[in-house]
Amino acid sequence: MSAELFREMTQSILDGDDEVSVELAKKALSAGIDSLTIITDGYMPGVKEVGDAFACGDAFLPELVMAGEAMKAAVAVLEPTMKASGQARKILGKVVLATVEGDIHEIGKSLVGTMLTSSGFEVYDLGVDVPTADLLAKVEEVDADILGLSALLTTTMIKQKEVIDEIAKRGLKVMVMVGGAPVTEEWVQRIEADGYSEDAVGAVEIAKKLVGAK
Ligand code: B12
Repeated sequence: MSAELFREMTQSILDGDDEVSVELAKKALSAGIDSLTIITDGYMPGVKEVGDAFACGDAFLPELVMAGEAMKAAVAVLEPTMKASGQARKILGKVVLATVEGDIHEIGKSLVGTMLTSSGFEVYDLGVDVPTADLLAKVEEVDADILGLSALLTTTMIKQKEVIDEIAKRGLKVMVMVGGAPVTEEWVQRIEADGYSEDAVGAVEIAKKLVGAK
């Protein structure tokens, strides 16, 4: 039953149909399927397919926008249950999170924020297209343990390096973890980030390791 539901979810992203994606998210929740599984097995294949089609010229910006909206709407239905499943406990650490300047991709970054919050971190999500100066001001203001930087474009990944360089210059004691579709292990080593994960579940593991290491 879930395989069929997941296929319909993938299709709703390909169709850019937010009404259908939302209905399916509600249906899956009432069938007792876990939110993260719904996102990973239901919607992500659709987002990947639209992204790949866009990359080779088989889809255009309106399709990308509509797929993004359908994904965002479905995640909005699923997020409250993800947050609710996190139990009240000692704060594991403070995380300032944002998508770097010049980049407006927010879905993955927000998912990482939700997972961190539900795992016991105090998250300050500054949103998208955030200038380096604003990021570092927040880090200092809240005395953050970790700064999470999302970048979805090869042209904006360089901002992750800019932020890390600026942290070193100012001598700030904050760990930096990076992510986003184009980010690779090689890039992470090159910019000397403290941690990286390719998904939101891994982001929580890395964050836990980093606060342990601090
Ligand atoms: C939806 C989408 C959009 C939407 C975004 C809507 C929104 N509100 O966020 C819109 C339409 C606005 C958009 C715009 C553009 N996009 Co776009 N977009 C996508 C798409 C299809 C999906 C992204 C997404 O939401 N994925 C779902 C989430 C859940 O996954 P995720 O973001 O990867 O996040 C996960 C991990 O990466 C990781 N993660 C993410 N952040 C972080 C942070 C940390 C700290 C950690 C540890 C982990 C982590 O965990 C997340 C959860 O598992 C991708 C294709 C793709 N395959 O990624 C293209 C894609 C990213 N876009 C692309 C492009 C080119 C653009 C535009 C330049 C198009 C244009 N010509 O205008 C603009 C750029 C606008 C800008 N300045 O930012 C290219 C980038 C190519 C490149 N290599 O640079 C892609 C790859 C499509 C492609 N194959 O060509 N886009």
